[in-house]
Amino acid sequence: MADAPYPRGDDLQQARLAVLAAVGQGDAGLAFDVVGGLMADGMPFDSILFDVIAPLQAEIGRRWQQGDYGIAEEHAATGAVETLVALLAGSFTNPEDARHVVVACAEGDTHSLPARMVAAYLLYLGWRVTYLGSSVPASDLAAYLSDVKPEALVLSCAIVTCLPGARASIEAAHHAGVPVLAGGRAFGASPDRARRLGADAWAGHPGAIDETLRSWQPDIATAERDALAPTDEMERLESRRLQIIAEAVDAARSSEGGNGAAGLRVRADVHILFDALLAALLVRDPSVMRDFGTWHRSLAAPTHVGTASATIVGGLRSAVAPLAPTAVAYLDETLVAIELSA
Ligand code: B12
Repeated sequence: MADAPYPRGDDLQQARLAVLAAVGQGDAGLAFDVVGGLMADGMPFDSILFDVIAPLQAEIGRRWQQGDYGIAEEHAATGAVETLVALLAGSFTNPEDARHVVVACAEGDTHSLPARMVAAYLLYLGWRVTYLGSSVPASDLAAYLSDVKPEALVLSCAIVTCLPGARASIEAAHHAGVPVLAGGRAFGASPDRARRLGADAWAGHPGAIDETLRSWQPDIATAERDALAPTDEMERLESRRLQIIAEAVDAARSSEGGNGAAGLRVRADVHILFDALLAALLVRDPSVMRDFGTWHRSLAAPTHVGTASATIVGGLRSAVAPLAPTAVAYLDETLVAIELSA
């Protein structure tokens, strides 16, 4: 079919490239047409979501991380992908009495696209879905869930710095009597982090959500009892947040000699690192900080996410050293990960 206007549904690579070309121009309508062609050609909806859209969004992220896309181009492409997923999801209408879930991002997490994809997939499977989008404040979430009483909150968290926010969201849902199924890249590849934050279940892929919700027997009281409380060390760090960040920025700047734009990046990096540290301490998981080091070092060029420098970690380490021995041990893991991936 050399003259076909759309790639064939059995050629995944072509399909991804065609949709990427459309969203790369910020054109969600064109992308919708291309996907319509793929579906008419027999490609199932879950394959469109997870084999076409998810990898092409990762490619958008890679282009931005490597500096091929500026922030505006990345936003245009991601915005078009999000519109595309919303348009696709709009074609499913499930009956009023279908089983009902609410899908939301953890408090503080602005990565709405993964949650939107999860919501679209559950609609496709026949669930009634209310999609709340990014960063819902926990108190509003509790009030909303008490009101609408869904069968579950399906919670997405994309970035480790928002794991404490995920804990707040889970507690809010439990307060409203609603059990929580958690997932997303911040929870890692096992149920441990989700369980330690009080989630009733974790799933490693959207494909596992439906079966989990159909077979689980959540016990909110037990899940809440098993959730880990903040440690004394975390409370010491949190109560001195501003002072620690200022000291860490000074230490990193003096070893790097950076001012101006470089100085601004240092401050932003220290903030993210400090939040990741608190998240790691909350879930008692040093691998959060190891992964953070590998990721930080992997940033090829200084993008808005960081200068990828051991001096940032060293600066924070010296600022927390008098207060927090576990935090120091975790930051040492970050330094080793940076060293190993250099
Ligand atoms: C687009 C994007 C943004 C957009 C989000 C726009 C939007 N509307 O969603 C914006 C610009 C807002 C953004 C902001 C930030 N981002 Co960002 N972002 C990305 C990017 C490029 C794509 C994310 C995405 O949509 N991926 C595609 C989805 C489909 O993949 P996914 O997240 O893995 O989701 C799948 C699974 O995890 C799973 N899943 C997801 N949720 C759930 C839930 C359940 C229950 C289940 C079972 C499964 C499940 O299903 C999904 C489909 O397969 C990634 C890079 C990347 N390669 O992913 C960075 C990335 C996630 N961002 C990152 C960072 C650091 C940030 C910022 C801190 C940057 C900054 N300095 O401001 C802020 C965070 C602000 C905040 N507090 O939330 C880092 C995170 C690093 C880390 N170690 O955690 C990444 C990895 C980029 C990088 N390589 O540095 N970001």
